[in-house]
Amino acid sequence: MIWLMPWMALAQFAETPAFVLGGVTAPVCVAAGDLNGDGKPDLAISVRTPGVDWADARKNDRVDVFFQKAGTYAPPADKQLAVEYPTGIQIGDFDGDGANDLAVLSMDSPLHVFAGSERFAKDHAQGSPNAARSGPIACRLNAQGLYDFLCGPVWFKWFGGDAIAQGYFYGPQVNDNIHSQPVDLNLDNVTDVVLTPKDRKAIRLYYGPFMVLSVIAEDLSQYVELPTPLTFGYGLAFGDFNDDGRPDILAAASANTVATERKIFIFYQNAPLNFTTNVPPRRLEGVTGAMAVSDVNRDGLDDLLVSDAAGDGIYLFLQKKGKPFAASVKEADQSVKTGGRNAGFIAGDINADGYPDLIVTADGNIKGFFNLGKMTVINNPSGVHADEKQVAE
Ligand SMILES: [Ca+2]
Ligand SMILES: [Ca+2]
Ligand SMILES: [Ca+2]
Ligand SMILES: [Ca+2]
Repeated sequence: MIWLMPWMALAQFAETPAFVLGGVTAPVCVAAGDLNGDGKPDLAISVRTPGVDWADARKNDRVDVFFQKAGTYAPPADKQLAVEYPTGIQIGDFDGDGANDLAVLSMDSPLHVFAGSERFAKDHAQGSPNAARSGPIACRLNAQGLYDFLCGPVWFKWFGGDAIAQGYFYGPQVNDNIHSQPVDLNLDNVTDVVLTPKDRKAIRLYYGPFMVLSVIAEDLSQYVELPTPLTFGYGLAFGDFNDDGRPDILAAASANTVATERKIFIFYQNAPLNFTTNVPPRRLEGVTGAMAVSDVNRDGLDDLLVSDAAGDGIYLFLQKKGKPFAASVKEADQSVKTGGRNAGFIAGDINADGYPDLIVTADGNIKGFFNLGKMTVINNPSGVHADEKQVAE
């Protein structure tokens, strides 16, 4: 056992960034993955021209690619791909040739795929801008084509080259879906899709398989709608937060100024695998924002990261074996200061030690905070966790 004095704190992530890509013009989001075949994760950052909204002023919009060199990233960008009004970005081997590819969502012409085999030189673009407002999230929704991309209620299927088909997830009564995320909820090795409607007071579970590109809720073998007590607006996260092997659903309330309405709802899955529509969800009080689920300390239990929509900090909530999951922001294990409120972030291992690191988009910068591997005592100038207490080492 060790004593923690008031000026000390336990940290899972370093408080000082390992790298800062400074002065990136309006970075929107970031993806990490090997893009030059050296096995080291590179960064792809979608960049928008600040202060303008119209297409004729968007010629500087782009995706910047930074290859990892000497364990870090530094300007200038190694590649720049022109994409007007980019919103989301994903890296993955979408054509199965062993080289990673890039998928970018744009407000103007939704899906752009750049193949690694073509050295990202060709822009394979498709779609009408209608309704594709989030994503792209790369997944497999059935065996046809090379890869699938969820962009809000829009489903793109890439067949290679310029061949991209477009489908849609229709709402049950009104066509009001705006956001989607893939997850296998019922553990049958078939991807399911969770959609959220425009008013964001419900979570819609569309259970696969999806045989055709036009998905109609009424035609599915199983469809469930879960009401949420408050409107939510920072997307959803999935993970097993009560260690029973069944994936649960987290939804973050959209309110960020009213302190009492800042909360995250946790819908635990029942046995056998299903959700009960009339049981109020459990609450994690005092925080809301963009979420990510990752086992950051590699103990086999899912942990939660929440970017504070109202302040500067990415909160870490570690799941502890045999204990209920955190019910209040006061139980957070760490708050990593990022330098800006409502920071965007991804969790990914960029220094190849097996532990997921934080790559953060905030305040015109991209910052990388390395995972320390295990909880480590640090000096704590911010005063979080300032209570004197004894902890297990
Ligand atoms: Ca499934
Ligand atoms: Ca569970
Ligand atoms: Ca864990
Ligand atoms: Ca790492």
